[in-house]
Amino acid sequence: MITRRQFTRFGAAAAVAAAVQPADSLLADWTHRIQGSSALPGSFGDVAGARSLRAHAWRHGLIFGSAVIVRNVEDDPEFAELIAEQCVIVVPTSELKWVALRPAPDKYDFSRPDFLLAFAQSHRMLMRGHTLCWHNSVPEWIQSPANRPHTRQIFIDHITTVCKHYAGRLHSWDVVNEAILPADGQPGGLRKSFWYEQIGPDYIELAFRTARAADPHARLTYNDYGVEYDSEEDAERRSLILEMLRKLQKNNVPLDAVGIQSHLKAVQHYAFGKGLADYIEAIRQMGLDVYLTELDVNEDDIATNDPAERDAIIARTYTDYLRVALANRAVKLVLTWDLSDRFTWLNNGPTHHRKQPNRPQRSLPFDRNYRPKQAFFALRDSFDRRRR
Ligand code: 9MR
Repeated sequence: MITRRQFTRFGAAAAVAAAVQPADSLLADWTHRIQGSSALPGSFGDVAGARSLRAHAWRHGLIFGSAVIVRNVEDDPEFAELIAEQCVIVVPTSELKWVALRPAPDKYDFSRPDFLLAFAQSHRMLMRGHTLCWHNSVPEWIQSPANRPHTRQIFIDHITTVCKHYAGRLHSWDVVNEAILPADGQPGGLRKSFWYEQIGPDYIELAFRTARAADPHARLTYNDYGVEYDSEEDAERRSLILEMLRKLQKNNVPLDAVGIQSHLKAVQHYAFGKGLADYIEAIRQMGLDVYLTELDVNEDDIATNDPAERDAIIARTYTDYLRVALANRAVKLVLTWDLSDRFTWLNNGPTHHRKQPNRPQRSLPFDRNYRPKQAFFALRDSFDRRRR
């Protein structure tokens, strides 16, 4: 195992502090460099020579980044340094969700995401937004009987205010998150979420149109899970999502990309294969980009407790998945859902309860002390294998 200090000494130089730059030009810069030129730029400091995931990704036409809990970037300089060294893009894990942004009907609290955007810009990184609409983040005040009749207007006002606040400064938005749940028995497999029930199935289209009107620059994304495996369940979800996307396109709803969350399992009966490849290709043929938005590996079900053996299994899971996913040029962006095991949601709930309470998960490229693990090398080598 190499130490974090050895890693930084050999690898990445300190991030280049830069004057705050309008995101439009930052985005154009990256986009141009990634799409247009084979020469690696000098102006991004460490990118050309570094042992950073962002450097390896970039050489192969990919933007790499991570989700972060903003407080960790604020409080922990070593972690902030790791993020600046490894990422081209960051996304706040929860700080842009309704519950965090809207403590009261008349209040928007942008302080934490604003901090992250300033951090990103000072390191010439991009930021994306997550998420304008999710069934799992609905403030209690909006569900009160008094507010219910106004849900549609509150929804429009929220999306407009939040998108305008960041207009021109974000790479992309997860506009609608996890709208499909066949078990709910609704037409089109739509989830019976608060938004669905109060506004109707058109809430999806309304969200995208409102977001585009408020920020014409951000790439608008539909983001969902449960599409990665060659299982019947995932096959059904894939076809329902594609059906929904086709309907949106037919109605000229503004849509630029589809997020595949990529929460993987280290022990899983099903493989990554034709189902995933065909899904990505179908999205490409619709003229949309594909983003791997929340990549990580849940290792709850690995039998052995030996860290090295577990790390090898986790690394193999990343490799097997990325071999299929990165084969298609439509995939433009890869984000892990946090970068260090210290902060993974798979250890800390509330959306996951660890099956092995005494065995913290080793799910991410960097361990609790920010040292790269086998998963780091699996990602790096998967990026390197991608043809330019
Ligand atoms: O990782 C996130 C965790 O810190 C939050 O407590 C939780 C609830 O806001 O959401 C987690 O992120 C979820 C993401 O927003 C959507 N896809 C599933 C992620 C893991 O639950």
